[in-house]
Amino acid sequence: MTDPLTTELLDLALEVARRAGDLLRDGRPADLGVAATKTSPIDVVTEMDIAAEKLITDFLGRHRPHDGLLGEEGADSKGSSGIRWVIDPIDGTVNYLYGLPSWAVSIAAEKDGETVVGVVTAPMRGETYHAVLGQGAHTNGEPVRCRPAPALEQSLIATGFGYVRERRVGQARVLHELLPQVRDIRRGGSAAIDLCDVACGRLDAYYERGINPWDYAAGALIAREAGALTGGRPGVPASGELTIAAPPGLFEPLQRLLDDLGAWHD
Ligand code: LIP
Repeated sequence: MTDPLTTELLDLALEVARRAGDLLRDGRPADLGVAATKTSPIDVVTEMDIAAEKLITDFLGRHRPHDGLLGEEGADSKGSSGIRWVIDPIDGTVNYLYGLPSWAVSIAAEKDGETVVGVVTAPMRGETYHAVLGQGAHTNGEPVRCRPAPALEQSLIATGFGYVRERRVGQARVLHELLPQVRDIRRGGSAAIDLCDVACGRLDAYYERGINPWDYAAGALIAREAGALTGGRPGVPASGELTIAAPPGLFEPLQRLLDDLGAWHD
């Protein structure tokens, strides 16, 4: 049974994700450019990332002024309610900048440090994914489940790459070893969408080194509620060191292989 608090958190996340998604889809300037860079010249921020995060934080601040906030574009407050919102206003910023469709708004709510609500909306797909802890995963309100685990050599695996050269060298090394051992690799450009595609059974697995909490908080809950396991190195939770999502039976051999390949370090 969903309690009133998680119902409120979900309703707020769904509404503000919808509003931000509409702004981003309908308000994208034809001449959209780079407003700033972060860790490297290819780690970009647009005016729309900033505008969407402001829309989201203003909305949540009006409705739940005592909650904490953590956002990719600078929102960072502790709050006093025990609830913290973890926000990626555009996951897949480079795709959004180039006009490619694979980008999403990702919003998670943590209660005392545990993610209890996750919402990812992908406006160009017309899909919104959500989960409440213990209540299953949904796409546009319909329940979804991961694909049954295939053998590793039959698995379709998504990954992504960082923005700093040294990290990309290590990621390419891992990919070089992994690719001959699996069905194929996909690199879509949005961790949140990749995690939701695992939940929907459109991918068998996802892994990446170097993503941030705002990239994976919502999508990882959605994947878990769809039946996937998530984690990093053996015995380590998913983190920036390494994030893996896959159904049981595939998660374990993939985790062992990625650990042996050193996917957790540069
Ligand atoms: C993106 C991640 C993606 C990763 C990209 C980038 P952003 O997040 O979702 O998985 O491969 O390099 O970090 O920066 O678009 O919010």
